[in-house]
Amino acid sequence: MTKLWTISILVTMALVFSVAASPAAGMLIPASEKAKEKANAGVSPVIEKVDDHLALTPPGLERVVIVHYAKPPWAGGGKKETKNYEFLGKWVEWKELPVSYVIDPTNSGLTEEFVASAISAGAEEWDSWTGAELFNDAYEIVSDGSWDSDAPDGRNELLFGDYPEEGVIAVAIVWGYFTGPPSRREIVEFDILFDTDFAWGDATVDPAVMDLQNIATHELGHGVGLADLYDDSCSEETMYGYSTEGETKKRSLNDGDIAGIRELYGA
Ligand SMILES: [Ca+2]
Ligand SMILES: [Ca+2]
Ligand SMILES: [Ca+2]
Ligand SMILES: [Zn+2]
Repeated sequence: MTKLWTISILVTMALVFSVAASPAAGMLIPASEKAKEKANAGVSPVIEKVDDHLALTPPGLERVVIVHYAKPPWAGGGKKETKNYEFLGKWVEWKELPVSYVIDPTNSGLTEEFVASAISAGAEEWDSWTGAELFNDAYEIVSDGSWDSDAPDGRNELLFGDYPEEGVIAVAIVWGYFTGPPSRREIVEFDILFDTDFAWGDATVDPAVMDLQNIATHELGHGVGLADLYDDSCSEETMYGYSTEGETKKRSLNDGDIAGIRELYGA
């Protein structure tokens, strides 16, 4: 037991170190093949139950890994009627507000001020549509951010690094209790990695870059409980699952996004 625990801690530390220290972090764990297939198939992400033997987390803690690919040419064309918002899980939301987060601008190639203002604008866009104080206005800038795939570390982190897969724009991991009685269900942490395969910036200034505020707004939607939408009819929603360089329309919420956030946290 002790040995296992020690090994797990080491693995976690190695992950933390590799992400924090190097943009070529080869140790990040990719989402499962199943989750990838589902993302490409245009349906909800897979909920992966964390192995109990890790014994690092409270029993029953689960995670959802959401990988975002650049829009493939064949994307869209869904036939079935879809709602224009979806949740990661029914009744799965933050129980304690506001949600605080930390930003690590390392590896972004951008100024700390730009990164912080783009990300906080994304957070406060969600906040502005619900009566709750959803995201803490104050955030912390750190240089030791980690994308925690083995166990949550108590910080909601947004950081930059190289996800070891081609065509990935960003990856969000959300930890929580997705099943069981509603009173038990909640989100406890999220981490968001912006993939340094892409050049990040302000697409209103340079349409060739991936717009940080645009993608951050989308990813933070996952952080508070919303899921991707892949049907063509949802292409104007912030939670539409595909993006490209130059896109900025996800910066502001659309009707479906607003309905979703209000159902979770109130008008
Ligand atoms: Ca608010
Ligand atoms: Ca706020
Ligand atoms: Ca974390
Ligand atoms: Zn997404």
